Amino acid sequence: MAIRKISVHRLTLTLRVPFTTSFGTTTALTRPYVVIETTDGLTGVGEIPTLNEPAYKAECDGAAAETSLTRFLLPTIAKYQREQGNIETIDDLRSSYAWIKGAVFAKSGIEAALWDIESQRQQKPLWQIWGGTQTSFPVGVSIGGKTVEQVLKLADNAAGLGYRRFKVKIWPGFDVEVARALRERFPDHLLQVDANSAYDTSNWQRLKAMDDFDLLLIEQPLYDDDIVLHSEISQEIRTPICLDESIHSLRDTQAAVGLWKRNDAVDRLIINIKPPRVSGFSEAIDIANFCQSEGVRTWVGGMLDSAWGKAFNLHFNSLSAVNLPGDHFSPSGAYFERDLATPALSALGGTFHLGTEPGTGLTFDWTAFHDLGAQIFEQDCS
Ligand code: OSB
Ligand code: MG
Repeated sequence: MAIRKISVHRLTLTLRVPFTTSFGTTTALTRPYVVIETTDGLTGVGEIPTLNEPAYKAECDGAAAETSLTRFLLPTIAKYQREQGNIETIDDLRSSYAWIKGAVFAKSGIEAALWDIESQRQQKPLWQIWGGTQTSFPVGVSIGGKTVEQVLKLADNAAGLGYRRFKVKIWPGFDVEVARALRERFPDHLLQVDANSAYDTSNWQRLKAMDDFDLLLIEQPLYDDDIVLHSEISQEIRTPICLDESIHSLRDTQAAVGLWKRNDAVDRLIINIKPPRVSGFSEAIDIANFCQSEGVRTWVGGMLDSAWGKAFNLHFNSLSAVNLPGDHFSPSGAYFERDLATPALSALGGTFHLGTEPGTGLTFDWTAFHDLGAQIFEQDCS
């Protein structure tokens, strides 16, 4: 077995409800998708859940599609197969492009496509291949609204759908008020806030007021590339700090855990594991297991992924090392006007159940795939 061909496609998915974060409002997402075909006739698809602009992380759609994938990653895979041998396993794949720095989102999409193939070959669900054990777990929603009224409306809707864990987007000037309003309306829900690096050393002190609302965590208040300053402010605030943007690898996670341990505060560190932000599921599994061994809590974050991407993340959530509810569902019911897989994912009563069908358990919608975008590059790997 070997990789025969890899193609890159670019699709545009339209959100049913705009999503607002500290860096702006998103209404549609143009993204790269990777399709791998193997010599034994299998096809796998991986989503690359970048945003259109480098506002969350530097690696946006164009960086992944035009630079990382087409100029470096795919030619490297083809060259590896010509010179070093066939890529048959995820480890082979990772070795082939290990020399390429960064490009974590782009790499994760290639890895996801090969995991898709691996699960078809083994005829097992992804969660079994990844050693997961939890087949039912609570899931949450991420609320990105522009006004307190919008946020409360989305929260009411999500509560009606049965979700009991809400994350809300905040930024300087839209923080204490929205957290207070949510806590008053939902005294018993699990509540957490996400700043997407909107604060700096001059204004993070505003967040001390968050200690009054019994929040589970404050996600990425400071700079997207910082771990050290986050560990310092974590000594001055009772609510745990959760890292999202600053974690790209197991090594980043080890650095963070080392700093919080030095301050005797590991119970105030939480890691948001987004598999695509750490180059894929293999690295994500290592991070989850390391965190569990250190007593650091983790959960699975999302990137407004399509149902295909969400399904991979839901399977990953089966690991016993993942112990808090993740961002898997939209507070308004469904994220996109048209999605990429069927049947629609649902979590009645806020609990998701994984099945025993092979792969993601979903059927990839090739008609939607072709209607929503087009191929932009093809690499022959034979
Ligand atoms: O920081 O978690 C984030 C969406 C885009 C970029 C960054 C983030 C988010 C979310 C979406 O919060 C959550 C989801 O996909 O359900
Ligand atoms: Mg986040």
